[in-house]
Amino acid sequence: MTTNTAIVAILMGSKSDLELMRPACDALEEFGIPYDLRVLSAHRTPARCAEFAKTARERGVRVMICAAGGAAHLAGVVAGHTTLPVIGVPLARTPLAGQDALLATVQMPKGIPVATVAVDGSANAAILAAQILGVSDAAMATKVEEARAANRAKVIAADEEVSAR
Ligand code: RP5
Repeated sequence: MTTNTAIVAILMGSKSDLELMRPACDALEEFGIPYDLRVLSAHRTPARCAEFAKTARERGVRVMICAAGGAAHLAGVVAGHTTLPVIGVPLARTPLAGQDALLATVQMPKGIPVATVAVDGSANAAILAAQILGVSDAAMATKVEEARAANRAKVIAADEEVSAR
């Protein structure tokens, strides 16, 4: 998906990552956040990936979410090409169960940060993007607070159900 109004961009290293990124898409849609969804590889399409990252801000993108599972350099490479906030999603796609992707994504050198979420934690990447947007968008901050309240209510209901046994 590509929209003219996207304020969040989701980048994946491969189409094979798509299922693991669906929770991020679902969460952005729940928040009503328009987003781009792209397959851009740091290794296989490096020039295209760099061009997307370099021009994202002028196209109106405010937060980038980058997911990769094997030799997971995508978030770091994108972060090197933009000063927009970059959220990295390490994916469990190799026999190392995501540990390699986690380290490759999180261990960035000083000066080029990537905010890394849990392995396969794409929903949290979208929620964090909403929180970042909420810094300057009061309506978005309210939506995030409402989502938190709904989450809280579910846990309280679970507690009441379990403790009543
Ligand atoms: C990474 O390698 C991709 O992001 C994906 O997680 C993994 C495997 O990609 P494919 O070989 O399935 O295209 O770069």
